[in-house]
Amino acid sequence: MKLKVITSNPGKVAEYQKSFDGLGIEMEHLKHPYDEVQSSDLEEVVHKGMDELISAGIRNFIVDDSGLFVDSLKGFPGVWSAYAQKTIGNPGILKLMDGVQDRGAEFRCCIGCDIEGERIVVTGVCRGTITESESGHGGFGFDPIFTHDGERTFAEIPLDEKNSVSHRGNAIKLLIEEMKGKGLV
Ligand code: ITT
Repeated sequence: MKLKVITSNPGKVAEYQKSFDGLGIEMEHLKHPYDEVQSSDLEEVVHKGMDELISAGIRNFIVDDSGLFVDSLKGFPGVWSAYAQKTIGNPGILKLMDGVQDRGAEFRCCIGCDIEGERIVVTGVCRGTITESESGHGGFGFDPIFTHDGERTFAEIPLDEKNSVSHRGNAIKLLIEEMKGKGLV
């Protein structure tokens, strides 16, 4: 079976490919823009995106809406993560946190999967902290400023390890459980 990963972000596709290796599901990257409604709720963005793609005749796909929620910034950049990454970037987030003691943050990832006419929507979370400076060259987005273990950023650990602890990895585990429950894998 093949699932299309509908995203502009090749880094996400690599993470899905790695996680679904061995389950007999092949991931295919499809860049098909869909409207990411402005909402404070990742799941709402995913449901609306799925409705739009299904109306356009696309089936058997994954969409993924994620964000970084920083405690001391009252959840910013959160649902504005893509915009924040494009504008102020990681240096801008670090600047906002200059001198801030509470560096707690979490990544959240909501996955919507359309598979054989079924809709599965799951959310995974990963708690950690924002580092004092950027570190590492792997991963993408906020990975160089987020650490789950207080030692290495997500940009410094192998993809397998990121998947085993990350928001997306946790969401993928829930997705696979639901797929198994429905007899789809
Ligand atoms: P699509 O919407 O096209 O899938 P995107 O990269 O814009 O791609 P999101 O809106 O889900 O994806 O992500 C919001 C921002 O959060 C974006 O800048 C991502 O790079 C970043 N982000 C998402 N997941 C991340 C992860 O696992 N590690 C680091 N940054 C991440």
